[in-house]
Amino acid sequence: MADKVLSISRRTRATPFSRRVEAAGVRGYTVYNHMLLPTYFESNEFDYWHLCQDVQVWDVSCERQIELQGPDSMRLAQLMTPRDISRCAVGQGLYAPLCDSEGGVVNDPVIIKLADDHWWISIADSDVALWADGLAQGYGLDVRVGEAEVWPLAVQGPKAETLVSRVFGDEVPGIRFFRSKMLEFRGHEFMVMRSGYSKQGGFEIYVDDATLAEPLWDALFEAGLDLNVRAGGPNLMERIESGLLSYGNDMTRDNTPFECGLDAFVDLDADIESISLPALRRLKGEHKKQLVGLVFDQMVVIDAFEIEADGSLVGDIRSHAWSPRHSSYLAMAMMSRAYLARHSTVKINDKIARIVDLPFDFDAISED
Ligand code: THG
Repeated sequence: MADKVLSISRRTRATPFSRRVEAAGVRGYTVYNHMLLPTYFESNEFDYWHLCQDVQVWDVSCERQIELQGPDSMRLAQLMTPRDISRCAVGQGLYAPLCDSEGGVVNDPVIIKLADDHWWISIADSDVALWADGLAQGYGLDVRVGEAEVWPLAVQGPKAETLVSRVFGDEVPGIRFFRSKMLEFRGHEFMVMRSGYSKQGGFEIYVDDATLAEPLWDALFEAGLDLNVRAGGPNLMERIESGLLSYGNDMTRDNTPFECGLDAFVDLDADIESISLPALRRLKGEHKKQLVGLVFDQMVVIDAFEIEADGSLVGDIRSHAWSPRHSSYLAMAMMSRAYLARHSTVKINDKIARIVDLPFDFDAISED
């Protein structure tokens, strides 16, 4: 695949940071929400170690903000998710699956409350705006649905707090997980949230003024010179080690949140109006498949997604990567619960994998 290129056009939308991303030497892109998303700069593994040790700036503009505005905006957001959003504070984000009337996962965004009548749904890779607008029309809701002119910039890694504090000031360390503050840069107030698609710590800056995108990028790189700041992106190895799910890879609309292990984000007993809750109440405990972790003690070449055992299909591999920290090969697989009830290992390409719960618990794994 090394000789392939991604053909770029207006459909693969650029971002206000694209010139800086190119100048930083981006080597890999994927397309996410019809927009370019950098995947790596030096190499997957180089970027991995750098993310775990220093600090990176990520152009995650593709985390599009589906904007709901108007008196029925909260009602619409609640219709889409089985997670109870009634106690969400202004400026708070909630990781929440969006599910259809059969319980299928439509997306797994961060839902952000800006005001009682103003919400952002910070989406993963599927066309939520179309679905949201259809629901708004069908239910006759008084709400405007749009895609906001906002391009999130993530700062991730152990030195992220130091770097973001240098640019946005002393209030940064006081921001709690999935909470935000409005902080000033060049006379403009930006929402700065402690969040991001890695477990190395960090922040996301919701850039809602494109003219300040390059100045902000440059300020972060100037302030981070001695912190060894580099450009990066969501890192496959790190996010699999950390058990962060990727919509479209690890789960699709064919899966329920229970199959994906997202039970904690489904409030079955809440007194809320959510189109998926009736189906999810019926499906609880009834699911036939489960997303699990596979751990190989050695490198393995994954050249097919289907997992067969004794001549029958028992699951499929969703994502996989080498784990540099644990010197093992990791996969996330959707496997039949009938198989899981009887087996704790599975053979793929003649290599044995241990089957473990997600997120990976490496202390427990290494004790075995
Ligand atoms: N940030 C923002 N928007 C996003 C993402 C993000 N949209 C797309 C994608 N990422 C959505 N998917 C996720 C998946 C996991 C998390 C966030 C977004 C996440 N999970 C934590 C965990 O699993 O430990 C916390 C979950 C919790 O306890 O609330 O952070 O990254 N803006």
